[in-house]
Amino acid sequence: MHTQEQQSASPSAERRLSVVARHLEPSSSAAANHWIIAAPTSSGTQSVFAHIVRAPEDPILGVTVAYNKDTSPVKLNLGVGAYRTEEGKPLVLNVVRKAEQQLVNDRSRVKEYLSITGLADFNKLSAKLILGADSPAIQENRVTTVQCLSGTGSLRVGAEFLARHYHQRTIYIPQPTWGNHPKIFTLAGLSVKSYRYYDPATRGLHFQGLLEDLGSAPSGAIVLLHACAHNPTGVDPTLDQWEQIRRLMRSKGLLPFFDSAYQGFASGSLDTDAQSVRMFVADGGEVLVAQSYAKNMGLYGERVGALSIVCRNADVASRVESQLKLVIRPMYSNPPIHGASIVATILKDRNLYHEWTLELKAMADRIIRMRQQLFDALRARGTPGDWSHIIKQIGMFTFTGLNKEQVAFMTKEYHIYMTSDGRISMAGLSSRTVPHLADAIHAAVTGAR
Ligand code: PLA
Repeated sequence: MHTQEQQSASPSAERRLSVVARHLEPSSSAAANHWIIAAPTSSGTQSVFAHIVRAPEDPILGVTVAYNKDTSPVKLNLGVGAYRTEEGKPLVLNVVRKAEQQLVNDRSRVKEYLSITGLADFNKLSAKLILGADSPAIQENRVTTVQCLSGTGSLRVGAEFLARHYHQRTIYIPQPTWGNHPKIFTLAGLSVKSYRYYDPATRGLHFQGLLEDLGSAPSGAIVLLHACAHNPTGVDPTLDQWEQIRRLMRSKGLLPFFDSAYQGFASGSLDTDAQSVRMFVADGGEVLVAQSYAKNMGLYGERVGALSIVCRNADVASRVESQLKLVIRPMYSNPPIHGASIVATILKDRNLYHEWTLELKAMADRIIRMRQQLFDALRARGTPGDWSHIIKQIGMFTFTGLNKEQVAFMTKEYHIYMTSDGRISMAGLSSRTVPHLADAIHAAVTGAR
């Protein structure tokens, strides 16, 4: 492909040059005029895009689009997983404000391009955050970390790297999973299969199904694992179950690709929420992990994340990194500087780091309180059904078990917006809005109109 490009580059460049030269000529020859008029983009009434069909809205972000159009004063957006305060407002962490102030005050900071792999400090600190400060893999220099565009970008870069360089192109994703996973992996060139994860009957983990499906996956296949706070189900394996998954995967040579979008959000502790990943790294085997700072630092729109690939040894890691650069450079050249600088400022300062852990814990605790309040409110209304999964599930979401029709009813009659699979973002709830949601669920379940 390379040679082809090189061969065709020069004649086509010459063609472009000669066209430009014709336009610069003072004489307006008939031939040149004719060429301009006949250009398909500048003549005729029909758009060259006339055949384009309207695409559907995104199943998650489209919920916000619909919510924004609703003029009701009681409307409530529980679609996208974005943290809100008790007052229903987006939250910028205090520690983020402080870090930004430091950055602004530092006149020596410039806006030069970062390297292709991003901010070096940020990468080192991100690896430490997910793998643990005393991780032998880091000390042995066998981890390569590249700054990417939040969790999504990290998954995409990791997937494209695997599609180019890994011998197995099949990735197994949990059923169900975050709706963007299959799209990211397919577009990156991987072939997507699923493994059983959630059992609607028990509203818990389908552990047997998971072991069977991974057990019959072809050797070497890639397996996408949610590090914690599984989206959308809120159901995580226990540590003992993780250990069994690890053993099975290692015995079959399955390659773990962790998606860590909620570190600290599930339990309130950064270390507890990283245990699954650390377990797989501790056995010396290879691991990929995509990290996002969208939720745990509230940096959603800054698009800050990292991809780490833990390799067998330092030599492999450095060659892997050289290839990651070839994935990134033609995709977006290099990542943005601001968000990563905020994260690095917080992670490297003892006081700021400590303050962050407190703010993070406060967010996680508020979500847990919302679970209890919603559960209590449904009990108080005598809503039919067992709603204990609301308090058992973990992380940002409750997978309510409400069906598509019930969700549509709640949106139409109560102006409550959520994804059609019945997932609600607990982080979007507050003590003030819990009664409204409980009324809506009660009406949807009892068929009251
Ligand atoms: N992985 C998982 C499991 C996620 O839930 C999300 C975000 C991401 C990765 C990507 O996040 P990032 O690129 O912003 O870092 N899921 C959200 C938002 C919160 C979304 O759909 O984009 C959700 O509502 O499911």
